[in-house]
Amino acid sequence: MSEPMTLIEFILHKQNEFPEATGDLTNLLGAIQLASKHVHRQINRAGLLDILGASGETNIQGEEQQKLDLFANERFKNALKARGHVCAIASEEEEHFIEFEQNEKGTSKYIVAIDPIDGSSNIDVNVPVGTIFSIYRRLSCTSESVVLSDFLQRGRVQVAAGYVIYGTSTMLVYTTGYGVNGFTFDATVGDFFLSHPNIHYPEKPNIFSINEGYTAYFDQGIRQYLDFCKEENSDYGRPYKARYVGSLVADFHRNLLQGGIYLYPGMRTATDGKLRLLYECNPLAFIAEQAGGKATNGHQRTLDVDPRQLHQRTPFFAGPSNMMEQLQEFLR
Ligand code: P6P
Repeated sequence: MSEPMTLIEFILHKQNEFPEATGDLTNLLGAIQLASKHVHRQINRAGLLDILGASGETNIQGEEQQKLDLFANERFKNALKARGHVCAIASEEEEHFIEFEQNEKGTSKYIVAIDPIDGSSNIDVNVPVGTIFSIYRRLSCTSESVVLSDFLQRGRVQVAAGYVIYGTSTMLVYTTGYGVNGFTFDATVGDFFLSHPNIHYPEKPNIFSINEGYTAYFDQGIRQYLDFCKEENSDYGRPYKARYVGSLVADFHRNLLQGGIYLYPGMRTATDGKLRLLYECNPLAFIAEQAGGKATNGHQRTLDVDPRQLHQRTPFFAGPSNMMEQLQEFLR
């Protein structure tokens, strides 16, 4: 059996299929791959190194920053800056977007929105965490400074998006709008290899993922949908399995492979929910749609939402089209 393709070989192979693809995007994804290898190593040593636990600082979200958040933020920032094709990044760990010095060629045509480590509160208890990234073309003229509106683009114009899950194995899953492919990291070789080509949600509804601890705060439609998921109806495969790790990338990835819907609704105590539009929901919505599913905020396609702020939150529902259509019946 021939050796599976590495991530870079795959991108170069695909690049030949799409003449409009340029080496810059290949370079950019290579930078993300490099930084994720460093994060993989630190996570796997976390129990041994003094990077467990909080750094004592808080981020823009007012959340206590785990030391790995800071390490990952620096690694992705430096890797993206070094490649010269990214002019600015927005990070969950940074209050404002960060513009990189224009390289001499002024060819920095991409901007990146990233959550360097999502679910960091799970680090100390050995639950999988993830990196989520979203790539756009900048809109402003390259001879000017980057402006906020370069980041406030609808998710439907993303050039590429993906995530890295640091779990029982480390995987990078991404899309450029031509399907979803997953690559597993082989630490003995130090490279990512194509392990999950052309990922699609399974047809059969299987899992629902939501923090039911907040049921008292959910709208009636959500509560009725949860009752529907738990009803016994063998003709339609219900009750569905309840699975919720409390780490977005882990919950989303399991549902993508096994056929499940992820729900983080707006609620009485947090009308826009908790998840961030730019660097959590838009990239995962791109992946969900490319894998044959849907993603909405309950009444609008996530990728059509008009962003207003860098760190804005949004209710988020993502899953196979059939499960999303079932949910929609309860939200009308
Ligand atoms: P809750 C982690 O903090 C996170 O942002 C996501 O990774 C996760 O899905 C969600 O919050 C969990 O939130 O309110 O259920 O604890």
